Amino acid sequence: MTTNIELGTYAQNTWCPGCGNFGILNTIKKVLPQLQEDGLDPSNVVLVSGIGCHAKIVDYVNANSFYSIHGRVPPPMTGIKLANPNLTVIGHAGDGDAYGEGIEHLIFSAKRNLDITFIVHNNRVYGLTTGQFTPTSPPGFKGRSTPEGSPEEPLNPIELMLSAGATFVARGYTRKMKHLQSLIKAAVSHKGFSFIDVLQPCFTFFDTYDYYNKRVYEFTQQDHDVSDRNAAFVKAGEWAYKEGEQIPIGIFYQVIKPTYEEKLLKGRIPVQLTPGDIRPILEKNI
Ligand SMILES: Cc1ncc(C[n+]2csc(CCOP(=O)(O)OP(=O)(O)O)c2C)c(N)n1
Ligand code: SF4
Ligand SMILES: [Mg+2]
Repeated sequence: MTTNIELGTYAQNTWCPGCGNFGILNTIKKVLPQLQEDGLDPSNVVLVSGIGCHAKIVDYVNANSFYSIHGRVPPPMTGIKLANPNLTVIGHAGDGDAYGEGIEHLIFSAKRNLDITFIVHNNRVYGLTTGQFTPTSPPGFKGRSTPEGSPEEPLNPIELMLSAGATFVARGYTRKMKHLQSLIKAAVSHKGFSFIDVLQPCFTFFDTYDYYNKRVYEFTQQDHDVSDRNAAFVKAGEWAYKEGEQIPIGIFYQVIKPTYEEKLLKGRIPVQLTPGDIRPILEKNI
């Protein structure tokens, strides 16, 4: 029997006023108790983050957590899930982190279909390092490393994840918090690799609120068959940074397939810990 969790922490929040990360933090704090009501044990939740402004979210949520390395959110998530498949593992990565330095880790964890949830705080800029372009910055983006404007076309993360084999692919927006709640709940409840690209404006280095507010629209399963991968690609292609386009948010794709841990572990649980057990294990391995 578990009691309702107190999710705040004593850490001082250092995000800039107006940062889109607050929308994701507040959504996570709403969703975890809702999932608890549905039977999730909060002591079985582990949050994993990379390095960047987004990563501080693990300081602000009172849950088990692991602060990893820039670009390397999927490897510790993989290790945690394989060591104890009963855990609910939720990753928070930045767009620089997930689609730049760590892109190969993201692709392979989607391909494996581990039962984990991966949330990208996609502000389309390197926030923590003060405003350089990332793989999702728009063409012509002027930042510290591209003063004359980026000459590159951006990646489409939804198309990337559909190609890589993710079994749940969604996009949300931090100003649509109720919608984001439903996406995160559905992603955590999905059995398999769940991916959510969250449009998260960086108020300081790339203020995109106005751009998104004018273009973002929600689609539902009434308008879109989530089991149709080709239809998902078509919907993902609706936004390609051209004039007059709208930006669809919702679940693009969802199918059930056997997970990596089911196929690899076949019901075995490699590590079973109770509080206090960790010290002898560490001492044995020193
Ligand atoms: C291995 C490694 N590479 C690079 C860096 C430098 N670094 C720290 S944060 C960051 C960019 C963060 O951008 P993003 O992942 O988009 O996160 P945001 O700050 O925008 O949330 C970089 C390049 C680092 N700390 N470690
Ligand atoms: S730099 Fe941007 S992403 Fe980082 S805390 Fe400030 S507004 Fe948020
Ligand atoms: Mg970023």
